[in-house]
This record gives sequence, C-alpha cells and structure tokens, in this order.
Amino acid sequence: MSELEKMAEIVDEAARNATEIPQFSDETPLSMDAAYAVQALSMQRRYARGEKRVGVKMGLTSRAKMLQVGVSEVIWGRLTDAMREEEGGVVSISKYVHPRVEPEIAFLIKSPLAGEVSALEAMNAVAAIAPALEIIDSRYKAFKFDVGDVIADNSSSSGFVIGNWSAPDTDISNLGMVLSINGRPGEIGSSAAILGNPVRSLVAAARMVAQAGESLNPGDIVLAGGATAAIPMAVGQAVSLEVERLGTVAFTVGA
Ligand code: 0L1
Ligand code: MG
Repeated sequence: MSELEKMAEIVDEAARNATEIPQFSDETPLSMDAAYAVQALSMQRRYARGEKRVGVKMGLTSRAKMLQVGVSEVIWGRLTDAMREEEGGVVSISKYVHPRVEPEIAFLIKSPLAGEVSALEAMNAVAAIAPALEIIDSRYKAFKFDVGDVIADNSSSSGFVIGNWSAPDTDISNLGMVLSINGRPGEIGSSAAILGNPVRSLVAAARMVAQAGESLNPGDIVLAGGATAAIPMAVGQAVSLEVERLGTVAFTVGA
C-alpha cells in the first residue's frame, strides 16, 4: 500500500466508524494534488462497498471560510447516495463525529458539464434548483485541519438534505436564507455570500471536476456551498432552512 492509499484508508475508516483522527498535517502536510489523490482513493473504497457517486459539494465558498483555512480557492468533495438524508426525517447523530449543519442551494444537472464554462453555459445545464442543508463533519480532532487535511477528508462532506426542486428560472444571486433551530433563527444570510452568486460555485465545480478527469453528469447534485457559518448539531434539534422564493428544507436530529 502506498502512503496515499494508507491515508485514504485512515480517512475512510474514520468516516465509516464516526471516529476522530489526528490531522495529517501534524506530521506530513499534504500538497493540494496529494490531498485530492487521497480523497479520490478514499472514494474508490466507498464505491467498492457499493456507494454511488451522486454529485459534488463545493466548500470554502465564502471569504470568511477561505480566510479561516488560509486559502484563496474553493475546494470540492464527492457526494454519494449513502450521504443523502431524508427531507423532513430524523438524522441520527451517532453516524457522525461532531456534525455541523449549514444552509446551501443545490443544483440538479440535466446535461454534461465540465471544464471552463460561462455562468450562462452552467445554468443551461441545470434542470432545477432547491434549498439544501449540508451536514459537514470533519473527521479531524476538534474540527481542526489545514487545507490539505480537509481536502483529503472529502472536504468534510458527510450528509445532505434536499428540499423541493424548482425550475431554474429564479434569480438566485441574492436570496435571503434563514437557518433555524427549534423555530428560532440561528444564522441569517444571503445566497450572495456564496462566491457573490451560487452560479459561480457551479462554474468552479465544472472546472475542478474536469481537472480530476470527471464531469458533472445528468442527475448529479451540486451543493453550492454554505451561505452562513455552520451550526453544531445536537440531539433534539429541529433544523430548518427557509430560502426566499425556493422554500423550506428541514430535518430533526435524533440519537
Ligand atoms: O462545505 C464547506 O464549506 C466545508 C468545507 C470544509 C471546511 C469545514 O469543514 O468547515
Ligand atoms: Mg458546505
């Protein structure tokens, strides 16, 4: 087994068993290329167990998060069918290490998209848009990592919930987004916090998956990135997101 394969096994086992691991950067900081190679190898392990790739998530899409991790580029991770949680359902916290929830917008892809594309070309490949909740869960102790660590850990990708799909004719550049816990607003923001316009995140997704030899395919989901800070999850919370003109998406946190 190569060093990268060993790292892929470590992050995969940590995600599978919901256990914490030390950061790789404590001993060996990973280059971006090495980190994406670890991510791809860890995903191969999931696919070998029968999980199916259903799309991608974009991360560090706000200036605040980029500054926090010390990068100037967005990052990405892969979504699988096993990560999808039921809208309106109960999410079992025991599947996760120290999960947080953040408000997002999702795109549903209708035609292949990869490489350098314009915002118009990107939107022409979109079948529908929806409010979405991403459950991020770093496998690293205390949710601390450098950019190589987090990319290797599938960019903290862990779970997601999608609301009702709408036709993609709504202007999503500046929609109000309210993330509530037990009916009280916890984070309030705008879709404009996602790279100035979530469509830019889709453009970046097309470029970045192509760099990895992949493409966005019909039926894929693209999570555009968090519009506000994420909220730590705890048993008993009723989590809901209301996105102006797109509607609501919700779940409850169970044991
Ligand atoms: O979706 C995100 O922006 C999270 C990316 C990884 C950083 C984190 O886990 O906060
Ligand atoms: Mg996110």
